[in-house]
Amino acid sequence: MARMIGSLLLLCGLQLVVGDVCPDDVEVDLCDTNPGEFSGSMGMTPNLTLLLIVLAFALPGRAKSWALLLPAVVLPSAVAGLSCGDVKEFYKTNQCCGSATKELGTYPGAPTCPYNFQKPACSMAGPQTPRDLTANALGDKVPKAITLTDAQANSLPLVNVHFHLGAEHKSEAYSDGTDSDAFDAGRRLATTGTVRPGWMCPTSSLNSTQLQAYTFQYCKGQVEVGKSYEIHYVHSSAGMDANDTDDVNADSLSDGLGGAANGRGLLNPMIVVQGQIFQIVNGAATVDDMLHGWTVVGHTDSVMYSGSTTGTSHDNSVCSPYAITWHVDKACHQVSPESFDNLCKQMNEMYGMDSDLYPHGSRILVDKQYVVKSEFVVPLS
Ligand SMILES: *[C@@H]1O[C@H](CO)[C@@H](O)[C@H](O)[C@H]1NC(C)=O
Ligand SMILES: *[C@@H]1O[C@H](CO)[C@@H](O)[C@H](O)[C@H]1NC(C)=O
Ligand SMILES: CC(=O)N[C@H]1CO[C@H](CO)[C@@H](O)[C@@H]1O
Repeated sequence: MARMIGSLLLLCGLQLVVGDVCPDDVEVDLCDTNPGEFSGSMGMTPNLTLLLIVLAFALPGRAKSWALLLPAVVLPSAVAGLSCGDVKEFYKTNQCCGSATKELGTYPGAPTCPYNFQKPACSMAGPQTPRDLTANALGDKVPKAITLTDAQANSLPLVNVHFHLGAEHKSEAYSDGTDSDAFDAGRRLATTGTVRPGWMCPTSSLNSTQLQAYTFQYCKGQVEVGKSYEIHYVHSSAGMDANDTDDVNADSLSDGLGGAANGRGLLNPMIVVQGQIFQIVNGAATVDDMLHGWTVVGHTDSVMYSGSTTGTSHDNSVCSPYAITWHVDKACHQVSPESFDNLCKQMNEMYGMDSDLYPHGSRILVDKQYVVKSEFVVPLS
């Protein structure tokens, strides 16, 4: 608090200093009401430094870091090409004259960005994921993006592997919605935690030995015996490659989807995600390498279709802006807890991954009007 008051005093002091050089009315010099009266503003630039330093200490948390970044943006060396005249022109063309408090949508000198990074409304977005993959599930959309094949997917480097609590997709094999219903109804059962669970493989045939709890050493958060997880193997043409002139993919995995969406500076990469569903069961099969693709346990009952990215930041009103090819295995695969923990161990020790050692929440199954028609969900080839 003391620092805040000190900062305010400094700001007031600054006002006086600036007042000596510039008119008190911000509009006078920008709007030609009195041309020639104030010819210079030599004092402005150095004291912008002072203002920014003061702001940096007066602002809370996140805003503070922005204020500290500002000098790089505002100081002369970083605004090469932007003159005072440009600022004046900007002020006038944005119809600021007479409306000094008007909020602006852009900064002076900022180039117009051709990309709109706002997530689209589902009513205008491309076909979405997860689609219901059970036998008679319907969809309304005809995809515009081409669905890549298995061979094409394998030519794209693996850039990320992560897993969701429960399956985001739904098939006959994984269709138990007990946990997701409870979560959506706001009833946090002992077994439902902070991330939204998806569809589960059945547990009715499992005995108490098979369901006994296991202490995971590497996987974090809600990774539990008896639960199912949809692992996503993300392949992208934006993936880094040790040697672009040979046909060996480097598979340099990292947390998150940044490498898939914008690796190597690409803005329109081709992305394929392979989804495979594992239920963690004591005494089930040992799978030595679950990390480097879905080839280990086989995926003979798989389909492919055109969709989007998933996750709980999208639903049936806010949709994903990415077009993604999906290859999804419709079977439930049982795997030992040791093998699943080894997946996390490999992610962490081989690639330094951390945030993806936690399960992600599952997006609510997308409404039929935002997914592809059933004739566009075809056997993987
Ligand atoms: C549970 O099922 C497993 C696999 O079928 C079996 O090996 C084990 O003996 C069973 N345990 C009990 C307590 O029934
Ligand atoms: C990259 O791959 C090409 C083709 O296999 C090979 O001739 C070249 O030596 C490799 N370069 C490096 C730096 O490994
Ligand atoms: C003209 C003027 O008073 N400039 C001052 C603005 O603030 C900086 C940082 O404290 C000073 O170094 C300048 O002398």
